[in-house]
Amino acid sequence: MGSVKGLKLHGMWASSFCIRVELALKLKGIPYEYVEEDLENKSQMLVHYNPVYKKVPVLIDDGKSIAESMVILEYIEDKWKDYPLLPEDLYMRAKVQFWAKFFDEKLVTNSRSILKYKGEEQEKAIKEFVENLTMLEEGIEKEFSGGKPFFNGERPGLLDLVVGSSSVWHRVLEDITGVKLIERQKNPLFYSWLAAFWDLEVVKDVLPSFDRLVAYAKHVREKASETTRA
Ligand SMILES: N[C@@H](CCC(=O)N[C@@H](CS)C(=O)NCC(=O)O)C(=O)O
Repeated sequence: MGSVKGLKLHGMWASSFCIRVELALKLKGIPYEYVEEDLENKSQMLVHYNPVYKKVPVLIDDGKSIAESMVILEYIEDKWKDYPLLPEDLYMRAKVQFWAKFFDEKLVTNSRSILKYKGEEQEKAIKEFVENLTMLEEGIEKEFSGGKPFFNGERPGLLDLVVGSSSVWHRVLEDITGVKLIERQKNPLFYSWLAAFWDLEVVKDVLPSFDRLVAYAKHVREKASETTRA
């Protein structure tokens, strides 16, 4: 399958922000060219296309760049109508956006702290992660009537992509800390959503392997402790 003329995604294999965009493009059946970035040695193209943040993902559509994963997802959703990722109902759309923002602001921040810190700071981040996860699960159960098998119903939508793209990272953090972050007994709904998500062929295709991610996470931790020591 060739790519849509000029459609390119600059990404990095371990980044959940990039994975959510890749999943959206694949679910909608939009062909694109993927450019892997080395974040320790960013390409001039990345700096050129995202001069403000210099981060991945960046989508280039016919020479025009779009940065920030949630902005990219909105662009993709508006431009390619097949396989809608958002509900039609405007209020439900707002709810999806609300919980996706909550996930990025709270759970992603907690995850990054769990990854980088040790000791008390890490314990605090774990506690906050678990509390925020429960809040997310309860909120979604109430507002989406415990959507099944996915967060917002029969098919995976934007919230599934946002949350699911981080799911291997959660398992890696459990491995690093030895603490269970997502438990079948404590978070049954969340657990079943993730199981349905992992079962999708497109997800198996795009999610990085656990072992590769563990090795990468160890590297990130090592670098973070060098920075703290310096
Ligand atoms: N808010 C951004 C976050 C993107 C982000 O944090 N990307 C990381 C990789 S996971 C990155 O490019 N980091 C490079 C850097 O910080 O220099 C989004 O949603 O796209």
